[in-house]
Formats: sequence, C-alpha cells, structure tokens
Amino acid sequence: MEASIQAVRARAIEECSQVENLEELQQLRVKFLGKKGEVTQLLRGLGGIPAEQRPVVGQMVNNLKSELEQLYDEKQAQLERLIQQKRLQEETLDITLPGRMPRSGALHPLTLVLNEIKQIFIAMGYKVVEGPEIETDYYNFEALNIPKDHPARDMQDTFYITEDFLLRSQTSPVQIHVMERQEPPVRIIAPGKVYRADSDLTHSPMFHQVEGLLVDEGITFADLKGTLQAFAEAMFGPETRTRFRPSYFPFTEPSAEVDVSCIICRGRGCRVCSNTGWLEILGSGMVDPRVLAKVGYDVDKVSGFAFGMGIERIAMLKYGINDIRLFYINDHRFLNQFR
Ligand code: 2U9
Repeated sequence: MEASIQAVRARAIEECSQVENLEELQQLRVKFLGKKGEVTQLLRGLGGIPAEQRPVVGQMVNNLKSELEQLYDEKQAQLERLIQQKRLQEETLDITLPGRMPRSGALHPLTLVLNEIKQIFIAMGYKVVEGPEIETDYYNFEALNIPKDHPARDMQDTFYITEDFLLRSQTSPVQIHVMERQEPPVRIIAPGKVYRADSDLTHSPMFHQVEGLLVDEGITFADLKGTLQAFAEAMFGPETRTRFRPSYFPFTEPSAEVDVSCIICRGRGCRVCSNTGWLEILGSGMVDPRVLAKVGYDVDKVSGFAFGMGIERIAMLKYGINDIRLFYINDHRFLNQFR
C-alpha cells in the first residue's frame, strides 16, 4: 500500500511538471483528486488493509491529497501569472510613437460664402430665417405678385410636384410666411436651396440663394442703396464700388440690378468681368405695395426693400470657378483648396 501511495505521488508530481495550460491542469486534478481519481481510489482501498495500519496509512493518503491540492493550486497560480504576463506583453503600447493625424474635413466653399453673407447681415440687425423647399403655388408666385400668365411660371422653369405643390424657385416664400405671422419692423435674410429647370456651366437645377427683406416705416430707396453698398464693402473689400442699373421684377418696384467693381481686377478690366470692370452680383428693389397689402400690412404706413443673390455665383466670382458642377460632385482635389 505504501508503495502504491509513493507511485501515485511520483506520477502526480511528474505529470504536474509536464502541464502547460489550465485545461491540462484541470484534467490532472480530476485524474488524481476527482471522485474516481487515483487518490480517492487509495482512500477507498484502506478498507482492505489491517485495522491497526489504517490510521497511519490513512494519514499518508490524506497528506498526499493535501500535498497535491497545494501543488496544483500553486501550479494554477503560476499558469495564470504566465497568461497575464503574455497578455500584458502583447498589449504593450509604444506611447513614444508619433500619433496618426486624423483626416479632418473642411467647410464647403458655398458654406464659407454663405457664412460670410450671414455674418454681414446679422451685424446689421437681420435675423436668419429658413423655410420649406416644397411650396404651394400661392407662396411661390401668387403672393409675390407673379400672376398666372407670367413667364416665370412656365413649366420649363419651375419643377411642379402636383398641380398644387412645387419645388420653390426662390426663397421669397419664406419672407411671405414671416410677414404673415409678424408685424413690421421685419428685418430678415432667407438662405436656402432653390430649384429651376436650367442647366449649363453657370446654372444648376438646384442652387442656393440668399434673399433679404426689410420692412418698416419710412424705408426708401436710399436705405436699399446704403445697405447694399455696406454689404458690398464688407463682402469684397472697402474699396468696392457699386452700380445700380434699372431692372424689372414682378415683386419689386422700382427694381435694380447691382454691380460691384470687379473683385478680381478692381475695375481695370479682365477676363472675369469681360473687360467691363463690373460684375453683377444681386437683384433688388422696393417691395411692390401689392405684396405688402396681400400679407395685410398697411401700405400707407410701411414700405420695404428686398434683394436676392445666388450664392454659387458669388462663390464662382470670388474663387474664379468656371463650372458650377464642381460645387456638387465632392471632388477632394477641388474641396481641399478651401481649407
Ligand atoms: C418678398 C418681396 C421681394 C427678392 C428679390 C431679386 C430681386 C433677385 C435673383 C438674384 C439672382 C435670384 O439667385 S437669383 O437668380 N433675385 O434679383 N430677389 S428682389 O425680392 C423679394 C423677396 C421677398 C416678400
């Protein structure tokens, strides 16, 4: 019996020294200390030896059991330490390596130009208002004094969704909505997308506008001129001159197109201004009293001016861009030039 105890002990120790991982160690525990394990079998075998030897031999088996339990616990702790060390080694970070620069985005040139325009008018006390891109015939046309037979309503120009709904062809409906819910004074700009069936190097079926509207008591054409002169100087530099040419819009009377001295050659004449020295940048006029009357304003008390400009056009002039489609195709070689 003593010999078999020694034999089991020797194997249990020897096999433990061969163990390489926790699974194998667990198998070893079962093999020697489990319910049917070899040490357990030795304890069962005690019944077959003379009673006077049992306490001594029993003590030996129990000692072996404790010894192996301790041995395997130590082995387990040692294996766990190794696993932990290996993980720490694998997960080591070299914090002295230089970081990878994140690829940051940049604002789109149209956003840059629009932000500039917004800032200039915000500084003059205007509020920025936005509205829906889908409008009714009434807000896009009727309220703006564009009658049913006006050429601007032609199917070629405006995208109709149904008989009643269309994609706005200008942001003016936004101003009508504001005036319907607010009494004068009104001092707003309305930026946003507009839609027209038109497409070539300088026209896109969708483009961006900013329109402005000011209505108050005693507003005259002098206020319009002063405001747009101040805008031109803030936008294109303090030396910028303006030129107001008579024009026609259904919703303003009188109306004027506004030119600025060429922002490229300062008026001397170049390719961008076709040697005229001038660039047309916006349309404007005194709001037609019929438009003010339609929203319920007292036209004997208040008057106003309005203006509108295409953001793409301003950006193309400012950055010397000759194809409007460059704004919409997200070519990084183009966009990266505006960071
Ligand atoms: C209301 C009353 C009047 C807005 C105006 C223009 C002149 C104009 C064009 C410039 C280039 C549109 O982007 S473009 O094609 N706009 O010339 N827009 S006055 O007049 C208004 C607006 C709202 C209630």
